[in-house]
Amino acid sequence: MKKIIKLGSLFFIILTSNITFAADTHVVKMLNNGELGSMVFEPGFIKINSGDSITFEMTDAGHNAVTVAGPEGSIPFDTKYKPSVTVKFDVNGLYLYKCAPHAMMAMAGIIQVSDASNKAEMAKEVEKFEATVMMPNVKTRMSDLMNSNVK
Ligand SMILES: [Cu+2]
Repeated sequence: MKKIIKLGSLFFIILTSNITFAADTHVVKMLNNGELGSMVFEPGFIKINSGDSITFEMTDAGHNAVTVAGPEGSIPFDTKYKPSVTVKFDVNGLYLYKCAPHAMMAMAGIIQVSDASNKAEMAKEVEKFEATVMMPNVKTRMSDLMNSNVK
């Protein structure tokens, strides 16, 4: 009888922990003007849990969100200028993505899925990306986001 009770409480713990870890859907807006300046994703940095999704909303027309780099084993995404696209993130680590037509204006963003295990590799990717940014005033937008958000 005791065994059954123990098994029952274990089952209860598993059930409730599943509720705690339910996946969320977050929103990232593509904007002509935002808090960080012109041609931005908002928020530019977002930390989510593994299994969560992000809906990329083309608030202003003419933007996309395309993977620049992600952790090993992750699948690249591309919103293809659709008004709203939801992408699920199952592989932990840092992702760098850009808006293809406005990348030279530093229209890019960073996603952290649970941990930052690929931080060293991502720092190199950010450096490579920033070498292609043509506007001096936003040249360090991505490395600034990394430095202030990724521990
Ligand atoms: Cu854009």
